[in-house]
Amino acid sequence: MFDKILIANRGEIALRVIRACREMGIKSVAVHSTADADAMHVRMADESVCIGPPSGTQSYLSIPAIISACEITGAQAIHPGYGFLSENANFVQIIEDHGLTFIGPSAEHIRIMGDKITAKETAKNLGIPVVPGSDGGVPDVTTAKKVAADMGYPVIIKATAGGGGRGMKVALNEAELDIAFSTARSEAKAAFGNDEVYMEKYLQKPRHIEVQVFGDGKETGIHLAERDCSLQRRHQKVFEEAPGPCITPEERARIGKICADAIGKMGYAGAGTVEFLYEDGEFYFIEMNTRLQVEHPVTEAIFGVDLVREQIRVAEGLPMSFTQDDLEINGHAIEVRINAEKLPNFAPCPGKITAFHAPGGLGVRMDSALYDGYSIPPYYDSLIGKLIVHGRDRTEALARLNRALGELIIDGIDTTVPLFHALLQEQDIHTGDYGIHWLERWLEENTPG
Ligand code: MV4
Repeated sequence: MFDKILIANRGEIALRVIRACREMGIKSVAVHSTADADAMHVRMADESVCIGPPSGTQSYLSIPAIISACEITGAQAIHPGYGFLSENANFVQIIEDHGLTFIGPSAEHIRIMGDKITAKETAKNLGIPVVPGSDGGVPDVTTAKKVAADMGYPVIIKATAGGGGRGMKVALNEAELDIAFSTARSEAKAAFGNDEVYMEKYLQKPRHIEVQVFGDGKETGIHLAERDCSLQRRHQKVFEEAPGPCITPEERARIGKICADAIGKMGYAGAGTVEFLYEDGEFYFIEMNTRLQVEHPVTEAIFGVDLVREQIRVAEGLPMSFTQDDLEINGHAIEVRINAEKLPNFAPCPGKITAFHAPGGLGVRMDSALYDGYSIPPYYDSLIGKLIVHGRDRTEALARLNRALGELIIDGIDTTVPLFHALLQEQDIHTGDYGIHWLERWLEENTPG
């Protein structure tokens, strides 16, 4: 059993991990930059170590500083949270070389899923339905034209090293392909230092459906249904829900079992998310994330499980505390992401919180590292809180979201809260009738000027 875990992260996710540790009787170590000396995760942890200056590259991304913090405090394991080093295979390798434990999957599984071509190939071999496309990388535009002619337009060109929407280009016809191909290539080179690209059939009006999976690192894989994360702006999710409002119990059982079996066959350890585009009743694998995700609380709400606790158990070599048959969906959950951003342009808006009140009551969870008088530093991601509501059904969850948003007070800075009040006025949000392009279009139509 671990007796001390270091959390290589900050903000609400660091608190999330500290809370799980405390419930399990495990001591927690926070690391922080000089800009975060007064941050909530430092206050809440049992111990803390300053690991560098404000810049993320020199602190939360500094592998030597984090390993040193483990050695100094005697922490035996590292939880990476999300972002930062959470999907860095090299980090996992170094942790293991120091006789420490990474709370997450193996370096090899992270590496496989980090390369989007290998990820797709692996998924396909494991029986997961994938988007039709090129077999592997597309070396030149002549090959690209052949591939496109075979599968038909429109097509999308993606960076092998990409993910999360960076370095993607759509071509609606052959005339657009030359420019799309060369732009995708040069953007991939600039963003990732790797200009390899691949091609897929472009799906025009899909939803983003992701399946939460969990493996014990041996042969057991389970699934915890799906989340619909279609409401995004510039590839940033803003509103997520579980279960997916358009997914039938039969579809859920089918895709869930496919993913769970794949995770078992891989011998995958810990939490993962299998991302799909969903259109006309079909699932198409696009990527797998090998970390705990921001939106994991909606899954926790409908299943009543603690995913961080399970991650820690599996990292200790223990089995998960539930089986597939133990898992049953209870009601509906919705999360909204509260960012320190000024509408309508979503400009980052760091600054001092002059008043803070978190909503409460039945079915309400607020995960945030804010406190009254806290100054949000300008160096990091603008996510400052997540409001998660749970109801017996989707209608109740939406009513509870409206009620909880009304109780929330964050004064002193601008946030994305007004966006959610406005979204709750929309019929499509109440019927669940939205896809991946819904929000961008709504913002265009509802932005003054
Ligand atoms: C696609 C697609 C349409 N067809 N792939 C964007 C992020 C990355 N994870 C995959 N993305 C997409 N891949 C095919 N073959 C459309 C998108 C996409 C998208 C996906 C999920 C959520 C929001 C999105 C917004 C724009 C484009």
